[in-house]
Amino acid sequence: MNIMIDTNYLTPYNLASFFSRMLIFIGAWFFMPSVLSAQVASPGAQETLSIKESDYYEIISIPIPDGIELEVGGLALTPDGSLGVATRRGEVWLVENPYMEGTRIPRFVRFASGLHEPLGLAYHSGSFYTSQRSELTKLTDRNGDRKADVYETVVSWPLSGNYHEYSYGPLFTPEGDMLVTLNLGWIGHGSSMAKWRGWMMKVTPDGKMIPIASGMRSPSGFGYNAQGDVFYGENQGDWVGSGRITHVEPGDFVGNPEGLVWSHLEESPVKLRPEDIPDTGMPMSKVAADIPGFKTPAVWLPHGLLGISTSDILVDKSDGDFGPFSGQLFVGDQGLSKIARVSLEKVNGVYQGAAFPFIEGFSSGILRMVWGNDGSMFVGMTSRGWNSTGPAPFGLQRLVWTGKTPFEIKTIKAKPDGFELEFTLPVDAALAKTLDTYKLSSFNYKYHHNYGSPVIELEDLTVRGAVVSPDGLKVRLVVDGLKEGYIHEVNASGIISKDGMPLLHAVGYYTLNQLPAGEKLELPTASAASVDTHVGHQQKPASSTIVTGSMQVTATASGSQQKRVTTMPAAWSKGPDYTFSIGTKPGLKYDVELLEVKTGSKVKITFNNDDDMLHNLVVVKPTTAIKVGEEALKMGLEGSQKNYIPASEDVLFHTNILSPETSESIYFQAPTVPGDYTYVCTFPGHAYVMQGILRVVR
Ligand SMILES: [Cu+2]
Repeated sequence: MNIMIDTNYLTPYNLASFFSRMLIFIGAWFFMPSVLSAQVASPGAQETLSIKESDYYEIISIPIPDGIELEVGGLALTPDGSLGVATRRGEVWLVENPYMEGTRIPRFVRFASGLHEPLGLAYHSGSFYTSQRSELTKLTDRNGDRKADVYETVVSWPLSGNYHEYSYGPLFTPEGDMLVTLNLGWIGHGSSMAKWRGWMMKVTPDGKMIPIASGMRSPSGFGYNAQGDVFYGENQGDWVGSGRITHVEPGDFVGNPEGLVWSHLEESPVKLRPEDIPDTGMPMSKVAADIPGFKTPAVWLPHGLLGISTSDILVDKSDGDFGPFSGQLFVGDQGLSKIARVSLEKVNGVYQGAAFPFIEGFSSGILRMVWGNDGSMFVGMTSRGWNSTGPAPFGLQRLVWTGKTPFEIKTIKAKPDGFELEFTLPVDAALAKTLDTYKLSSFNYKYHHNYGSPVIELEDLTVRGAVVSPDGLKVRLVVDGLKEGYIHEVNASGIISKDGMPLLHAVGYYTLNQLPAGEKLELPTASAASVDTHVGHQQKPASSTIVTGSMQVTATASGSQQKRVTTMPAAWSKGPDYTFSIGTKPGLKYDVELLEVKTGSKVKITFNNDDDMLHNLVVVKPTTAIKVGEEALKMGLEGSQKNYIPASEDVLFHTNILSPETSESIYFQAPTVPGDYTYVCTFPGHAYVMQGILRVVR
């Protein structure tokens, strides 16, 4: 890192700001924690300013009575102010007074029961509507006793019986129709074993079902943007390199070809056939360019950074009651118990935009978000089947803006020669015009039948100019090397506000589908000084492009063993002393949770990933599993390339990240010091629960 600054700007105030900037810069390069500390210069005194997400948005837990397993599948507000909650246990609850006004505790009334894993809820014209696994159901309370007395099937659809055939929705259209999405089944890969699995469907009030779009894998959340266009969220998996949101229009194919087995049917608006989709591992944008009707994501949510399992989409219609992000989208994440924020724009008729961290620290895995009638957001959670960083098995919380404006990058917009960053508060102009304040890179993911993707084609970009608007709210960056169809990381961690505040989150990820036409910025002479500061900036050569592939084996602290040995050492003429085979079981668990070996013995462990998501197996020193897991989470864009193996002495031996239905064997000599060593999965979010003990005894 090489930071230069035009000394003309080094007033005493700015000098202090500059050093505070350095602190932040060093502490928060790739991963932005939710708490930042900064030294703020004030006349005659040095004050430590600590900013955290909770200064701006408060997470309030809604108490759930004992005995109610509120595994939230759907949320919907009713006109009387109650919150309807559908649960995966098959119930619909009415939560009265969910705002906990006064000292009153919310009251839970069971409205409906006996449903089959409802994963959506809507309230429309006096009735609730929910998607059960096999049907869209209308629930009506005719006699006003707060209990549904009529359960009506609006339409039903076939199931193969596979556990992964979740059904989501409905989302009402302005015309009164309903949109639902149907998850693919899972048989070691996604599969459409029943009609219209992997599709978005429209259901008319009289129960006619019309296919809208295909290519979905696990479309658990969908909603409108401010313009009333429909977006859906996708989860990393086969053909899906990372989480993302995609604009859906009738006739679209959005990426996973399994559902195309039904496109030959007359009523299909999608004409592509499975064999039209090449399996090359090229970036999705490059493949889609040659295939009419193939819609690429509006915004990617980089895996492990902005989430690991995209869930609901909610547009900010609060008109300022929820803070400065009116018109933007909030996108939930189940595995990391957090919410990202998305600013969209349309360029050449195509949606694109930037995703930012927004808030984390919810109690369980976020599946649903809905607005309360006071501009606060209800967040419904469940983590059964998929662990989440929020440790509770389920939960219901409310997110309330405190009224304070967080200092954030509000939007990023594409320009013909760079980006325009808009901030929520005026920036310190001297820092904002300094080129080394910014770090930009571009990258992509593989589009292929495999599960997920490492980050590919990661490349640093050169910032040539930074021009601050007179009001200090915008910075226009001139950047070399922008690439259509790629994700651009924009890190502005050097920026501070005019009042000396660091950014609450300093990074955004812009998906550049289209480079806009228009005037390029003539860098004014005044900013030549900034340009000059760029001399000596150590731009990495083109060879910094990181090629995907396996982690290099590295020596352990002792230097005597390598951490990943996948062929039996030649010296083991009699073979291993111990041979273990470990698989997985539901709920993010290894199917063997205790191994016992003698000190110094020869051990072979085969890890079979028979699960439906990515895992690894990492042997670590006693009591360090969570620490290593959290270090893996902080690896940023490098994580996926390095198999989420942090460079840590606590890591003793490991496999690589394994796709579903693959396996890897590792060979090592057991530690010479007895103890309970841990084997842990360091894939983001898994380390908290996916652990076993390697007991080493004399
Ligand atoms: Cu795992």
